[in-house]
Amino acid sequence: MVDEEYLASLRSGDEWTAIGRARELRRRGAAADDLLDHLVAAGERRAGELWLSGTWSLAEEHVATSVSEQVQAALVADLMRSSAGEQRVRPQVVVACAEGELHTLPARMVADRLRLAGCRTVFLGSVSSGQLRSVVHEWCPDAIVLSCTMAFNFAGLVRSLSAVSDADAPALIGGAAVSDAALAERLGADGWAEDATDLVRAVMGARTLAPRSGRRLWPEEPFLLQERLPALTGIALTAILERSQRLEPYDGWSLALTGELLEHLLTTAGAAVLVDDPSVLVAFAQWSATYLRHRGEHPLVLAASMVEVAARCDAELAGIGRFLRLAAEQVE
Ligand code: B12
Repeated sequence: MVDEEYLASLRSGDEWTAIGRARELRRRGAAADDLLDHLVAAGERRAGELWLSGTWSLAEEHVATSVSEQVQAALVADLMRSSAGEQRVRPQVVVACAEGELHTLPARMVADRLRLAGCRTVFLGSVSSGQLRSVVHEWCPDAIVLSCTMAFNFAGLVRSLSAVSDADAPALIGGAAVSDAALAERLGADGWAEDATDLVRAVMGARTLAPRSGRRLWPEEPFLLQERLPALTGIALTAILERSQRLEPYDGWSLALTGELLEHLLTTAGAAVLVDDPSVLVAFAQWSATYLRHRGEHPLVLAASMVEVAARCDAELAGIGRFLRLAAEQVE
């Protein structure tokens, strides 16, 4: 349960009060891990729920994240000061988001936990696979850690992993979209960790992780889909607009946001084909239905739009069409 006072300071952009509240809890004896997990992370999760349900505006969610980043930085600086001198020379770790992943805060949280455990850590945030490769080659870390929150960034994650595949360091992945070790292996990673605590353990013994098993052959469909994405998104959006059951007509902004959502949905279909797991698409389709429902749209309108796109998927995109039909049946 998130502290209401803290949550109010996130919403109103009051970083002084938010940092003060976190420090007060620390003075009262809260453990560092608890504060980072149960205050900052929990606050962000709650902010996400409130945005999804339409209780908080998009702006309020963004403001909250800006405050959370300040609280995270302040707490970590306090904790590093109180444990000054404990940093080891090794292991050295590079932490980044999968290519295209904009959720940098979860990755930062993981990087900070490695820092606090004494690892020399470079946090790159959201970088292209080329930039990741340059840093890894120059800095020669003992471990590379990649974070992925959204399944539609799986193709980007694969590109990031490929870019560092010749590095003399294992690449570990994790984050909200990478639910288990089997999925991490399918994506071509050397290892998976369940959470930051598990990651610290893995990185401390990083040198003993299994070496890469070699290059993989990926299905072409997700990459072909990228070329046809604008046209298919247009079809999906038109289908929604034709069947819309909203009381309010779509204005420019809601149209742009729905178009973006549909593009993410179709890219997730590509991601599901990439790892040959339709449940990846089913989960995001159900989330999309919830998002639209909270904005006055009937979920079946989304399902109809998915079926419409599936009908336009030719032999080259047959797998994507099949997964879209399958997921549409589970949208409710
Ligand atoms: C802030 C935020 C944003 C910000 C991010 C800003 C930033 N600097 O990070 C912005 C505005 C960019 C954003 C964008 C989007 N977002 Co957003 N976002 C959030 C929010 C509110 C908080 C994210 C966060 O910091 N979470 C806190 C951390 C602690 O949670 P965590 O991800 O579980 O991370 C922990 C573990 O997973 C783990 N971990 C993370 N990485 C790694 C790596 C390794 C190796 C290991 C071991 C562990 C590990 O450690 C972390 C710390 O404990 C979440 C809500 C939520 N539940 O997270 C939504 C949320 C993730 N977003 C969501 C969505 C849909 C989007 C968009 C698609 C929205 C849109 N319409 O465009 C885009 C996609 C962006 C993209 N292209 O990648 C949905 C995802 C739903 C789903 N599951 O499919 C969520 C859940 C909101 C919701 N409640 O519906 N978002």
